[in-house]
Amino acid sequence: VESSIPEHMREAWRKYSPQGFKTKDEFEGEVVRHIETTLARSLFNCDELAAYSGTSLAFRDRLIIDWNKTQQRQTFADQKRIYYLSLEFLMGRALDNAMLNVGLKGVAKEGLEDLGFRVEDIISQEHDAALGNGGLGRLAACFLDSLASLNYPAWGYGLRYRYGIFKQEIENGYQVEIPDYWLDFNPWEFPRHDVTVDVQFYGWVNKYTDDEGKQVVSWQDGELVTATAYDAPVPGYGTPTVNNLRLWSSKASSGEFDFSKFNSGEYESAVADQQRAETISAVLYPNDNLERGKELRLKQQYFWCAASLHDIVRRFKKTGRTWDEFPDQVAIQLNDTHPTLAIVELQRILIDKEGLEWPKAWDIVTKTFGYTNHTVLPEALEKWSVPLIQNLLPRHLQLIYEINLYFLQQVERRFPKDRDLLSRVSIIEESTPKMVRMAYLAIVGSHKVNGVAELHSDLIKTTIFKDFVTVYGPDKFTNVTNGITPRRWLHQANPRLSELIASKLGGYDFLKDLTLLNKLEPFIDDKDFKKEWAEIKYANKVRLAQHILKTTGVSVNPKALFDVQVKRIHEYKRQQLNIFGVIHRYITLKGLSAEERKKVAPRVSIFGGKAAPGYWMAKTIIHLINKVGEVINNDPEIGDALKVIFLEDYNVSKAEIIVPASDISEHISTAGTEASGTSNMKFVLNGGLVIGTLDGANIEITREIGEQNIFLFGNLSEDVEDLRHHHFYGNYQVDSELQKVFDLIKSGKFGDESAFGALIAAITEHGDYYLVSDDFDSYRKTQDLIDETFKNQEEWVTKSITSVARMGFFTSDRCINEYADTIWNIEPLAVADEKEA
Ligand code: 8GP
Repeated sequence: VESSIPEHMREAWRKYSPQGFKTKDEFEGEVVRHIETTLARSLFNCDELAAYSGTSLAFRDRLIIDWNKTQQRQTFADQKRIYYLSLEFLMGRALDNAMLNVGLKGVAKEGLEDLGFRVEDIISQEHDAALGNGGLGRLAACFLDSLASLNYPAWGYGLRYRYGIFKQEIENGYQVEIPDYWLDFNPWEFPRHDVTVDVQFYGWVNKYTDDEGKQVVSWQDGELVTATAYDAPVPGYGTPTVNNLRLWSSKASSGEFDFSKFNSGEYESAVADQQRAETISAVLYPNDNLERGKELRLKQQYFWCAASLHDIVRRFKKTGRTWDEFPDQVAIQLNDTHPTLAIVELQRILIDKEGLEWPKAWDIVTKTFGYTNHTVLPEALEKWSVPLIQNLLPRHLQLIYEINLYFLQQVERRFPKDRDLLSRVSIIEESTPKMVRMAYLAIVGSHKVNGVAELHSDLIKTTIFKDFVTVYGPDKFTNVTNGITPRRWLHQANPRLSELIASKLGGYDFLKDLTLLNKLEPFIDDKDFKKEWAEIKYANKVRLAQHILKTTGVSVNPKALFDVQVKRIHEYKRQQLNIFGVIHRYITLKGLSAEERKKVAPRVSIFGGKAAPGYWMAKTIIHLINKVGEVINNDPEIGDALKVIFLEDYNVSKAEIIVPASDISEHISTAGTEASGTSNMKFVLNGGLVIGTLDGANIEITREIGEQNIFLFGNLSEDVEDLRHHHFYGNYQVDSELQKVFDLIKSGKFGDESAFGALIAAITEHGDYYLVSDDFDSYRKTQDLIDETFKNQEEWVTKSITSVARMGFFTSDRCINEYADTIWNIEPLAVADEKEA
């Protein structure tokens, strides 16, 4: 407050405060000014990258004006805010999104033409902000878009990694990882060198009674690392709301940089301290659905939680309210267990710093937090060893033990003498070493726990968190089925389809209320409409075919059926099932005469996705796909009948090209393993059909679009356990058609067969945990049915349109409204001057 300009001197500010460009001329003026002054370039030295930079800075200026107003409005309104804590935000590119959300893409397009550039070329200069692995990180990005579009007062908090997810290259069929240094020039962020927090690590806990006889607990010594805030504006669609994504960057605390060392010639060791601190926010851990328990990861988690909590508490304290009111002002959502230490940190602040009593503090904490679970895979459930936490965060470990004690005493009172139950729900696992079960801590410290699709939310209640349903009753657990933002995943990725829909619906309102898509149903028999629909899909396929040719050198026929599986490579997602199916198709084609082969529906099997660098089996799958592609794509007998493509470096901006171009996409995880999936929603929204298992959100997609519009196959989740048991104890035989595939691989057809031995042995010898063999037959038959259906284009397009018309439920707007109503208890902030999109 003391830094604000006195009321009587605000005239000049008001007069000169920038308004942002509105017209093409104003836009051009801004771009040229930025290129010539901010970037120190000229019209004799302006390439596409410089034009991109100038354009982005012009849009950033505009956004920051609205950002400032939004922040002021939110502060004055004094309403409850939601803070979304996520270690991953997979934002992708910002410029196109900013243009569309503020409704000025047309202005920018014309302005750039005047300046000698094409808007598409300028947009494609941008480096993806790839601060995430896969579904969990992209969900966070879709949520930010919806929160802003719906005018919720919301902040995202994360880490500003210097290196995002690695760039993938394929060399000789193998994945190679290249560091993704993305910060060379990032026009979208604002460093806030005045917003810093010192975060403490290591040290020891001093408990004593002070002069007034009060118990004092103080965490002493150790080392300090400074967190500096970097803010990125998050524009809503068709509204002046611009929310904030705050990412923390680490550096040695100035108090910590040892000048005596520096002066006494120990320059290197002083610099080493500096580098150690900077390492905390240096790199995103590249694992999806896997936790490895590394100390640096725990440091990242605490660093980010402590800085964010400090920031949130500081903002709250400015309101002058009492602590009781904290949960009426603040909701914090934990995106998986990664931010669970925030629970402990808030309890520490309230007890050690603010002097609240335990029960009161704990009541505030539990009312504040909500926890979202994103997986039931055991290898992804976080546990941290007690000695590790003891060393790094000694005070937090004490508090975790106290939280556990407080909780177990409650359980004991309600379920006296059930010692088994006590040990099953204990936050501390009595192993060697002892481990802290982070999911349990997150449940105990939150008022709501949610899964991300109906099946998944049921599964967490009946499997991994079963005992907590006994303890708390079922109401603490709820479901919020995931969603996607139709702005990026329809309007931005597929502008022609968006335009066609708008022409039938009389405008773009559907982008704000996706259920309006059902107004497309009356046009399902409209011949011209269907023709245009099919033409758009075809044009998108031509575009992808060009991308394939450019990046792989393989020419594919855009008339063929494009069959796409793009997502992280994981055994549970079963890319191996897909490639085995492709090999089987190849065997079948080779057995046909040239005449017969001509009658087969031609197909392009497209794969993409990264394997975690240490996940050997996933890397083997990538290798097999590439080797199979080499053989099939070069087999002159096969020609267009089958092509196999592995697209390098799958990321958000590539998804924007791939998703609109699919005829069929594959969502074929072993039933009960994929919590939700979100790309399934993106593909259907773009008029692609799906082959899938009864898993995750596939089930709800089926319910919405109708069983006749999706190709389902495979065993059900309730049968998985029995089947696994049977693999070990029954007389288990691998599917005979799958055996033919294995025989061909073993013959050396796709190169050194020993390279793929483990992949086959996992199925034939090690119990086929993911049920590839059990589902192979129905997978193949369903693929045959797809071939037949695709031959009837009329019917295919009908399915495509019908599906899109029924996808309204899967917008992330619906999802955010559900969180707001049932978990956060927050309201949107009224905005007076809603802009036209
Ligand atoms: C993913 C799920 O695998 C995916 O089904 C879901 O759509 C997505 O989250 C968004 O909810 N889960 C993870 O990425 C995940 O659990 N990652 C780390 C916690 C290990």
